[in-house]
Amino acid sequence: MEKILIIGACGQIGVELTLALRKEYSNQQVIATDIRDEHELLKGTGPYAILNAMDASALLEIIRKEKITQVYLLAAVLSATGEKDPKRAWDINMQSLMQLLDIGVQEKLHKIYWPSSIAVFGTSTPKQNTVQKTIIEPQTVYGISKYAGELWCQYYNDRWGLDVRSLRYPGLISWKSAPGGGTTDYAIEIFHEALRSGHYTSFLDKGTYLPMMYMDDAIRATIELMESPSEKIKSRMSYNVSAMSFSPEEIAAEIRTHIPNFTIDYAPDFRQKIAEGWPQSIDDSAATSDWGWKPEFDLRKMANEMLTHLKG
Ligand code: AKB
Repeated sequence: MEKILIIGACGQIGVELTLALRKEYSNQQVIATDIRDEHELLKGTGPYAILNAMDASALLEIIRKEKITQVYLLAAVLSATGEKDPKRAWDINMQSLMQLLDIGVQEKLHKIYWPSSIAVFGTSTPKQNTVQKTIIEPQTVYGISKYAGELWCQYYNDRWGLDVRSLRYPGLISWKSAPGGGTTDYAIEIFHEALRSGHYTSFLDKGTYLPMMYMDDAIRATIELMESPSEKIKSRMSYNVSAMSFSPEEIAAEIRTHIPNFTIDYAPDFRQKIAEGWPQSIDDSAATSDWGWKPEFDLRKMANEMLTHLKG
């Protein structure tokens, strides 16, 4: 019987992934952990423990005690927060991964999931329909840590046969749990502000296209990747996955079809430079051909879901 540990279960991906895995398996088979107090939406849905992703001995203890077979490591410092304290971002992102990879080999874990990001790409990468294997020279500490992590995942698979799987998420858009310090967070803030005040000042400029995905698609991609037979996982670096691509004025125009008086203006800050280093759209054909990935949400469908749920 599989027993799953989620590290970073109270974050933007963690909350929804924990709930989805508890549906797929059973509540007792999925142990949620985070350094924070339990998220409201997780309360009463299954086991919860406080765990610092940097604490290797606490991690080993819980893996042994709960007879864990799979770990999802979601704790990370994202792009915008990472630039404020690069050394701290590097330490957290790398140490949490490296100790898990070692424990994975030692404890013979069946599978590990570790998310990467479109942040691995930099200004030297072709911007349109960016393929999985291309020029990769990340410019943020977050991107550097994700690319180094991808290489380490591949190394542990190659050298010790550890079954580590990974996706390069685009910007993720969700209403259940808040995002934490990313450059793509504007695409969530805009919905909250549209409903609250009817106006949004975007920290990314007009014409800044970025690849994005609705959380339901991201959760399904993650679970489909993890449940695919091992022989279908041909990349042990990380898979590109994609769903939609838009600019601030395009998402604003979509919101205006629901809230006609909604207005937007632009005050780009340090995150503009980060966004300009990333691709505008992603080619995910490797994920499609290897394990059958197909997105379900485009801009229209996603905006409709966001506004319906946030209105309550
Ligand atoms: C960020 O903006 O840092 C993240 C990401 C694209 O990985 N949402």
